Amino acid sequence: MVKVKNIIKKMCVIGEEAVGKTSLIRRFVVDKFDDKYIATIGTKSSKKTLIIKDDNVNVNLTMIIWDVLGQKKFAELKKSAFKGSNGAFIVLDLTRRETLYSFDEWLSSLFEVAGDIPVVILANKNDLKSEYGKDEINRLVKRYDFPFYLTSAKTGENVNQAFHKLGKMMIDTGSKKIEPELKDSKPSAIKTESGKALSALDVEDIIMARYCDLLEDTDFAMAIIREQFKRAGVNFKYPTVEGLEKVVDYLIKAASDRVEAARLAREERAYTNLIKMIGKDTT
Ligand SMILES: Nc1nc2c(ncn2[C@@H]2O[C@H](COP(=O)(O)OP(=O)(O)OP(=O)(O)O)[C@@H](O)[C@H]2O)c(=O)[nH]1
Ligand SMILES: [Mg+2]
Repeated sequence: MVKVKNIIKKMCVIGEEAVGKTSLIRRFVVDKFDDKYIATIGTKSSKKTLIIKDDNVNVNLTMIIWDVLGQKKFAELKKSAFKGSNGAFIVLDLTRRETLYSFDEWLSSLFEVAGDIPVVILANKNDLKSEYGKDEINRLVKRYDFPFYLTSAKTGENVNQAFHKLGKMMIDTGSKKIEPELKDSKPSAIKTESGKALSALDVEDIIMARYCDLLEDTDFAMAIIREQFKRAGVNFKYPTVEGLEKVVDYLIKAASDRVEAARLAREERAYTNLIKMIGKDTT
């Protein structure tokens, strides 16, 4: 008799901005595509269950898929998204060669937080004219022995295949996963190398990560964050001091019926202090 096993795994989708991470997830989860580009603010998770046949076991694999913003910086947000991941896609854009160059950086920041987890590389936008080919990707991939797929979120080419492949790899490596030691998994610490000033983007990143921590539900917190940035008219890619002050005010008000008053006041002070540090030397 065929046995049935239910397994839940977390994966994240990472890579430079506009390579097609959100589009690939959308194609896989709801089988749709949109030509419009809306940069992902923060992170967002979705879910899909696959049936994977493994010898005489049918595995119902529920994949919790984390879409992670591709913007540079935002180290704290990325760290909290990578934490506890069982696998990852690193996405490249076939129409932009420079998306190859940051590959090592993405990989090392992922492994540092999530350990040596299964990775599949997706070279996306294969429906368009490519700037580089399989050879170059092979050279990149060979060093690591990662499988790769040429995909298109637009036509759907290889999208299901790539998710199935990673799903199978996550099941197979299951218990063998090596967890790194997390030195400081809380995003609350203000970590600057002495002498290095905090930028408005650094502060925005820390505030977002702390707010997710505060509400203990990242998706819910991120939804509030997106809404309040919009309401304050602040573009998350180019925050200003005044913009952040306004956002913080809104974020604190939005949390007032969920977080105890004294804790919330402490949080607000911390955010305000962070904003005051923007551009100042920390020596
Ligand atoms: N032709 C084509 N366009 C694509 C493909 N995948 C994504 N796009 C387009 O590329 C742009 C960026 O796609 P997104 O999915 O938003 O990219 P992203 O990686 O999530 O970007 P960030 O959230 O900023 O990190 C959008 O205009 C998409 O419609 C594809 O396979 N083919
Ligand atoms: Mg996106």
